[in-house]
Amino acid sequence: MANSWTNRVKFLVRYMYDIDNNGVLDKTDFECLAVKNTIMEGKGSWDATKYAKNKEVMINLWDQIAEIADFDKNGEVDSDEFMKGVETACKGKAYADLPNAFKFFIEAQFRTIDVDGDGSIGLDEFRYDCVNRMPVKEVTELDAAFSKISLDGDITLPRYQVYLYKTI
Ligand SMILES: [Ca+2]
Ligand SMILES: [Ca+2]
Ligand SMILES: [Ca+2]
Repeated sequence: MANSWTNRVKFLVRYMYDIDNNGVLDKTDFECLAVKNTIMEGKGSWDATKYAKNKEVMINLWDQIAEIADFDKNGEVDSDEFMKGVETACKGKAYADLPNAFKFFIEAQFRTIDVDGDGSIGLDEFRYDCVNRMPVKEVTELDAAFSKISLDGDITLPRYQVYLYKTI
């Protein structure tokens, strides 16, 4: 289990948070995520109100992550620090007891994947999100992953919360 826990956290850091791919998390990653999520939610359009909200959420998330995980206080969180920090803050807790910023982040991620805004992630939306995050060799890998996570062909927000939280 120790191994898969390590790999999951590394995956999360690399594909979800470290948007500029420099191997560490810092404030810039979260500023970029706020812009990215705003544009993705708006399917290319720009909404200054949504951006203000997204930015607040992301900066808040960064502040919390830095507080939890930037052990040497150098303004960056590497994957070892992140792992240690997330383990301390989240492991063994129910989803409802997670730090608020984590929950907001998960909900914001969900909205960027649910492109048509119908409140659930379908197979098409799932595939689209995955190929944007990572190299995929065979579409069957994605379809198999989707069938494991989804229920009746959909991933609803509560299901996504639980799934992503387990991934964390
Ligand atoms: Ca980075
Ligand atoms: Ca650090
Ligand atoms: Ca949808």
